[in-house]
Amino acid sequence: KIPVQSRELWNKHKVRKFGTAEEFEEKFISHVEWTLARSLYNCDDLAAYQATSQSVRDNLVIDWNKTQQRQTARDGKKVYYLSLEFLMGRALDNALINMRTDTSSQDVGPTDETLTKGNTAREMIRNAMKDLGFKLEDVLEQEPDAALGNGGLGRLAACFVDSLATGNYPAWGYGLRYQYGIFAQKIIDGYQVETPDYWLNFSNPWEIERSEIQVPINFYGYVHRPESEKTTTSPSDWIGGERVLAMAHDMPIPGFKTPTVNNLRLWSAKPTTEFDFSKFNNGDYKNSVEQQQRAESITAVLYPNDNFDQGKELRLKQQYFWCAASLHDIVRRFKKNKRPWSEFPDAIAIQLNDTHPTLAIVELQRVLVDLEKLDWHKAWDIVTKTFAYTNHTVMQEALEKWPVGLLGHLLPRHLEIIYDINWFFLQSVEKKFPHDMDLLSRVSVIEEGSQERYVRMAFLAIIGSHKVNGVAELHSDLIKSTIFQDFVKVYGANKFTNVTNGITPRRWLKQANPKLAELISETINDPNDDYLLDMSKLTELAKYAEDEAFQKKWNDVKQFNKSRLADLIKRLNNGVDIIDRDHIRNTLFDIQVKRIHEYKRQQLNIFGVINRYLCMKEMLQSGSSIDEVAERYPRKVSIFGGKSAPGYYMAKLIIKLVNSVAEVVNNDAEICDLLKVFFIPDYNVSKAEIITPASDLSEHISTAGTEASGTSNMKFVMNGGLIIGTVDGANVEITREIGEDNIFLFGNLSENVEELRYNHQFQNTSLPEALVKVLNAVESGAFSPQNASEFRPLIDSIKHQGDYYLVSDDFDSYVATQDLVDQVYHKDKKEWLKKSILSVANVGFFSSDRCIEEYAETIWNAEPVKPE
Ligand code: RUG
Repeated sequence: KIPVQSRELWNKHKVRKFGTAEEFEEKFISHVEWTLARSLYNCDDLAAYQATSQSVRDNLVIDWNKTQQRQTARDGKKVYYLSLEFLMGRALDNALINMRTDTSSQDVGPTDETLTKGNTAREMIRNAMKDLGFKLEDVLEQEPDAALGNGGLGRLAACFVDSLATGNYPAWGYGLRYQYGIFAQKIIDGYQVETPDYWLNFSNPWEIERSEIQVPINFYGYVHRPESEKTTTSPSDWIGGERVLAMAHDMPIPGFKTPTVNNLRLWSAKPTTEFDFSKFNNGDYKNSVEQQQRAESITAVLYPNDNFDQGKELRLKQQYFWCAASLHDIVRRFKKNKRPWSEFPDAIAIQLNDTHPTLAIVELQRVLVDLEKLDWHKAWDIVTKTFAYTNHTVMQEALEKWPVGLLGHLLPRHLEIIYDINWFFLQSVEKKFPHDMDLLSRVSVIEEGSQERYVRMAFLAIIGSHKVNGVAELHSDLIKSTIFQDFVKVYGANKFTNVTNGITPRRWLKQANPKLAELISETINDPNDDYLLDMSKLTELAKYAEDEAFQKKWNDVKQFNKSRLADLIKRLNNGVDIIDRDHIRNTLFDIQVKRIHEYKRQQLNIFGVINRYLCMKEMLQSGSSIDEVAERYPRKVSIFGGKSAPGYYMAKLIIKLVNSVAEVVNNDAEICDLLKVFFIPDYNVSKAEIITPASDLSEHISTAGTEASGTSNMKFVMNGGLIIGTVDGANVEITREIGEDNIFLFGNLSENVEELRYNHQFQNTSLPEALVKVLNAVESGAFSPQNASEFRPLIDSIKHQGDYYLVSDDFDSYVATQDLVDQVYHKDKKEWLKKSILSVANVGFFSSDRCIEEYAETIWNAEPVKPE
């Protein structure tokens, strides 16, 4: 109970948001002077970024506090999204866009009343900053990306927290606060070189350190069980051997046009103080420091693998550290309400983003059985009703498994619990399918190998969850017919479902492509950008698909965005402009940006580029004029970007090949700038915001059945780019939504992959003629004169090692489809623009708001908590 007098005082001095430009300016200056201890005379762009962020954050914190109070008071079901990766990118511009402008009630920040008509909060701040002597764009550039993820999986989590807040769901994200995010990529002599990404170099205005929230986390040690207790399913004491502290850092996550501000809680590891003291008192100063570093190493660095399980002990430590800290936090909050344990699943839904947080299942069972003394089966019922698991891959090398010895050493009690979970599960299988020993060994959580035994994390996640979902229809069907086939038999098909991925249109349309957003809102007569919340409004655009005046405006926006990208490329190319600006309107920008991976087949793309180059040269050699060549192979820039895992030899070789081809092609005067190739170094979220709006064509060309969904395909379509793609992942549903006339599909289907692979292994398959020429050119050293055999492994994988990714099977179809692309782009611009407009008109399905609604309805059973 708070005394009336205190309450009155609190009210009298209530903190207030800035709502006008003037109030913002006052805040800004006070942050420069007080928070940063600087002045007008030494306030540079970085300080201006810090002060602007602090000022905007002040507004968010007020809403953040109210949101937490409102959500606690309404006591609805809370959703926790556990993800080891959150690839957030920059926060300031996003916060400015999301800042609400739709209400005139008191203390809401900038409102329609305080803004001039048609102006947004962002515009208000841009003008205020100009008055203060700064340019908003330059200030925004100061912010380092929060790059706490590898690729699609981490960016999906970032889009989801945006949509959760926008949809007013009481939802928190839980992750790790890595000191080093994904490495920065440098390209030196054509090779990828990794350098550390110390993103916390300057203090991070977007995090609120909660030094009062510290959770002790144990590792190693042994299990103590009272003599009288015979079975492992009875409560046990785990005596940990090493203890570290998990400290919370909160990032406010603002929703769009709503006062809901949710929380992303990231944990960092700290040594315990008892630890230091005991060592210190024994005079072992050096060791006490080592112990400190050992603790801090847990959250020092993000593992830089995408779709690959490396199986390192420190990674398992990260996983348990994060799961245990998050669960402790969730349970602590639940216990405040003094509700019975049986109501835990009514109060809480926990979504596991991939198998990385699977230990949370085991940890909750441990908390309930060992600490809260619940009966094993009652506890297990609570656990399975609480968790749901999202699978993101069918590829074997990406499915996590941990050696039993390693897991048992680090987490002895958890291994016992895993054994017991498995024991009860196998008993239930045996009951349903008596004497089927093969089935039992196939579904067992423990994989019995000749040497090592492993814990299969995906199986544990399935057994411990009430729902399992894939991330696109094709992928969700595939998991049921391949890797989880036996579990469909055991549980029935209803446990498995699909939620097709999505992306947030706030960042990927409004923020990344302001010109297109403006054209859209003007055309569909939606000055308040409500379409960003209801993307079905975009279908209005279809009316104008063939309207010439509109097509011109649409094309002008694209050309503007292409120039913006050309500027970036020039800057990254040490000031050398490889793109002929006079012809930019009829230069096709063909882009493939994503992690470099053999299954994503950047090698198919670059072989296609080489083929084009060789054909151009052949025409010239056989006497064609350059105009004739241009007629057949019109202007094109092939743009690549993406990181390879540091230890992934083949992916690194693909990067080198792209750069080597660029070197030759870009310097060949004979082809007169008709073809250019560029590899954008250090592809990240903020670069994607420049690259995505500039594509005419983007490539999503994975071997059928390997890309679970892909999300950059959605981003490109949302920005009016067309797609060349295989029948894989979400490409299938993109085709369904935008129409098959508006996408360039090619290649073999997933149902044929197995047979094609078999043929490569056991039959004599011949390679397509055009591909043979390409491989011969590479082999002859045409792109590596100093070392002709440099790219031999890439060639061997196709010629002599079974062509696992089926490059040769799809090559001709790829080249023919690229020809079709050229024809439409260069010979029928109107048709091209019509396709582009119709694609955007029908892209609404891929908003992450739709995904979140599907998760809430079909998996979490959670409702929004709407502000009054
Ligand atoms: O490779 C998948 C993408 O296809 C998908 O779009 C994304 C989000 O669902 O997740 C990616 N992914 C899968 N990242 N890691 C994995 C396996 O751990």
